[in-house]
Amino acid sequence: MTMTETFSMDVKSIKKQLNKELEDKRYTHTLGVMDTAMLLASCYGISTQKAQLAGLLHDCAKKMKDKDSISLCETCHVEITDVEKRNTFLLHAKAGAELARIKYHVDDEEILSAIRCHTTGKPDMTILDKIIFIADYIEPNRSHSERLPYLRKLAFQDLDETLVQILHDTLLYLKEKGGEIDPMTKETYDYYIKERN
Ligand code: DGI
Ligand code: FE
Ligand code: FE
Repeated sequence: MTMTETFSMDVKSIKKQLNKELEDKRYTHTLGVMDTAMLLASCYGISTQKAQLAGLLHDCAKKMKDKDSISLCETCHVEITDVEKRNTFLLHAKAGAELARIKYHVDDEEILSAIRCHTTGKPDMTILDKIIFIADYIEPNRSHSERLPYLRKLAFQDLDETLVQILHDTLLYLKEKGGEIDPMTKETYDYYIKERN
């Protein structure tokens, strides 16, 4: 094992398991996030191996039943916020980090952190946190925003600016469709707007 290598179940076995567990579209998205995260990692000089595992596993809890993600978080003493109780799909991030640790034997805190905050972001993210958050939004199978071509290019030039742009679009989208905004999403946006100035 080299210094940068982290311990986990091997990539091939994780892929096999996820392919079985996730819907086809979700699995394709997962591979897109993995590839995009690895490219960004090499662009920004961090471990591509960590980016690969974090990308591959970021949505690993997506098929869990609400009651199962809730009890997994409870068992692991992970706090569930009121917003998460009302919008349980948000929980797949926190539950995903616990599942990655327990089921896929990921012991690397940086990888687990990136999985944990991939939906809302958080203030003061690591480069890997940012890369997974961004890769999730821009991976090639996505087609949800007209701004994707712009964001895909920006991601390889300025991570923080890309983060701000994505959070801005997400907050706007949630306002328009009347989705409840997780204070963490807004806090992350405010934090990185302030950082920029
Ligand atoms: O799991 P994915 O679909 O690949 O991506 P994701 O985990 O980033 O989830 C995307 C959804 O999360 C997207 O529809 C916007 C939503 N989201 C992000 N922040 C918030 C949020 N939804 C609510 N209700 N509140 C938030 O603050
Ligand atoms: Fe997700
Ligand atoms: Fe995703």
